[in-house]
Amino acid sequence: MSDLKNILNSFENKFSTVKNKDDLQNLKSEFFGKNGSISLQFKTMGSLNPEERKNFAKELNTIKDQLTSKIEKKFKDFENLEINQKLKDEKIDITLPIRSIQNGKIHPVSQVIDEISSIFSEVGFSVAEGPDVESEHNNFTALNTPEDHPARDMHDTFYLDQDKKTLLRTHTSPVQIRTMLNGKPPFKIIVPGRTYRCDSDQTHAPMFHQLEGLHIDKNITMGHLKGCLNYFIREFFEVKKIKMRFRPSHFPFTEPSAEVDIGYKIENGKIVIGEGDKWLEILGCGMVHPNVLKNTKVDPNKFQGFAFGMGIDRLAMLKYGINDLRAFFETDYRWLSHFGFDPLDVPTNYRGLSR
Ligand code: 2U9
Repeated sequence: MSDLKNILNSFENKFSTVKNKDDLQNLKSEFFGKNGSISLQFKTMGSLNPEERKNFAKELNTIKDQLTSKIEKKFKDFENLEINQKLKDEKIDITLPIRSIQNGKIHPVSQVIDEISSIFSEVGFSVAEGPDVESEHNNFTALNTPEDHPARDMHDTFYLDQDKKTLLRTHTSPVQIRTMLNGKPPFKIIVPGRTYRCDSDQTHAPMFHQLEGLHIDKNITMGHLKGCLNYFIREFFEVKKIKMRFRPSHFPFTEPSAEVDIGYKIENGKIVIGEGDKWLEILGCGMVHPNVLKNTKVDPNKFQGFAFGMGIDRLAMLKYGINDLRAFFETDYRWLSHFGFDPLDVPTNYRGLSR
């Protein structure tokens, strides 16, 4: 009898120090496990006479029930605590505005990059990208730009150090340099991206977007360049025929070089692209200069190619009737919900680019 009292006291003492489910499980094993204090008491019953056994069994069973129900209740308490803590941690703020994919819009610049990528991917170009911070070598020297060229001027270029060794790229052309240095011809890539020039007024932003293209292979001619650009402009403006002219120009990285104009007219106050007697400059292009090929370890006697470059912001304004460049970079949600595009309407040549 006194054994049972001791067991009861010991249980109560230990029970009062239990802090969590693990402690409780250990306590349960200590008293009800195979060699637990209560289990061992059941084993002693065989040595008692029938009368003593009856009384002992009654008392032992009462204690057993009392302790197991205490343990079970404590388990429940711990479980409830766990659930309440979880509910507290995972609280949902029902006052937050809904998040719907319909509310997000694709910026016209991103849309135009996707459209142009789709057009060029149809004829075998892949998309290449590179860093905004570039070396003076990749941005100018490798591109055959003379030391005294005005483009290198502090007034035009954001240099990042005193020695003018690093800068914010002034065009995406260094990506073509990287691609050519890291691979072997043929190359057939387009390069969209951010570019930077010290220039800011109504029609110029210090950060703007360009897309350039490069096709290097054996026997590439100016004819391929004209065919490629004619295809691109027709697809981009979604017209069957396009009036187009090449005007001689000069860039250090191409020879010969040209600027491309397309025909347009104004009808009922709206611009009609592709026909008419007015001309609109749209991009620059040319055959890659042999010095640029040499600088990128491409043999100019075996390989030739063409390159072109265009300003994406201006193309987006033209195609979607946006007349203020500054609004592009103001992150005005009302502007974006008006001029932006549905994220689920991914532009492809088959489904239509802009709809
Ligand atoms: C390599 C070789 C040649 C890229 C070219 C142009 C002509 C061009 C302007 C258009 C409007 C820049 O955004 S703009 O101001 N670009 O006229 N860009 S050819 O020629 C390259 C590029 C890389 C290796």
